[in-house]
Amino acid sequence: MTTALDLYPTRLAKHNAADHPAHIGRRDPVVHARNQHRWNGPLDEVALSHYERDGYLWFEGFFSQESMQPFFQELKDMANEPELLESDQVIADPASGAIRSVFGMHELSEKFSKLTRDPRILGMVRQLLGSEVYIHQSRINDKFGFQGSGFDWHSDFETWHAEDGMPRMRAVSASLMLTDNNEFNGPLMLIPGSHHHFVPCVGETPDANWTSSLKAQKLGVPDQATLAELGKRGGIQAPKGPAGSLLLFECNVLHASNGNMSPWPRSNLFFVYNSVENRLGRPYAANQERPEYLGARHKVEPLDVHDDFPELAGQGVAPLHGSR
Ligand code: 6CS
Ligand code: FE
Repeated sequence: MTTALDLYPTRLAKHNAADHPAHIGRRDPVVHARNQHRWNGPLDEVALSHYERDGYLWFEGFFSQESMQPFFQELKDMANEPELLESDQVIADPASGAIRSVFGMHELSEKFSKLTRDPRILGMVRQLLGSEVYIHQSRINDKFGFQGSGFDWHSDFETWHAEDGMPRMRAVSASLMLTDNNEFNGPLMLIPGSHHHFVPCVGETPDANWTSSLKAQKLGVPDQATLAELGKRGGIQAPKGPAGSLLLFECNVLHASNGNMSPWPRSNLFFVYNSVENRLGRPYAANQERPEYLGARHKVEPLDVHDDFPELAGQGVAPLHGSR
């Protein structure tokens, strides 16, 4: 049996954690296809530089607020399907018991499946990853008014590397806001520039960690001294905007969110795109693979563009600059 080279060791045993640096330099490009004609896309040079520097791009009002309505409705319809609510793909909020996340959105609904193949989103993602792409994971994170709990600071890549065997940093999340995101309803917070560093985390992965980590993450959370260092360096940003706004964020950028203290729901859709050249291997720091709906290792066919959303026609058009 051969073990793949591990460029990003994490989930360290407590007794030798002290021997490891607080963070190590990123060993992968951020934009994987700079100046490669084949992967030209809608993002201009300014946008690519921002993404390179900050690890994310924010498009306020990418799609119109009204055009998100049918997608939000689809979500509400799904929440009324008793069979779905029973499934492991639905994660309950640790505090209220309401739906926190539903994984595998693109397989549960044709509408969301088509959205993963939207030419505008796919064009940007292929440009950033410099290859064909497939969906590694898709989910909705719901925070109902007054109820939704937050998420502690983490890098998604840390988990995908440790628990799913994702070898390199060559994935990007597209998060589409299906409701408004404001300062009160628990918007996503990010540390700009943190994607340039990998923070090894302490604590070995227990069996079936995902059965608890998706409710409240305990492992894969950087220590506070390191978070403070990176936070002081890059600051914290929380992009806010109307439903239809879009956030593209690099798989290793540190992010978190607070609970929803407002009367308004916060529903954000996440599609995680991975390069077809970065398929999953054996987990680097866990004894078992996670289920397919958390990390795809079989359904890895490159996505083809789907160009048939009359309700989204003429929106989100190039050239795209993005902003903080
Ligand atoms: O375990 C995971 O794959 C995930 N958990 C978090 C907190 N964020 C990203 C991803 O969905
Ligand atoms: Fe995350």
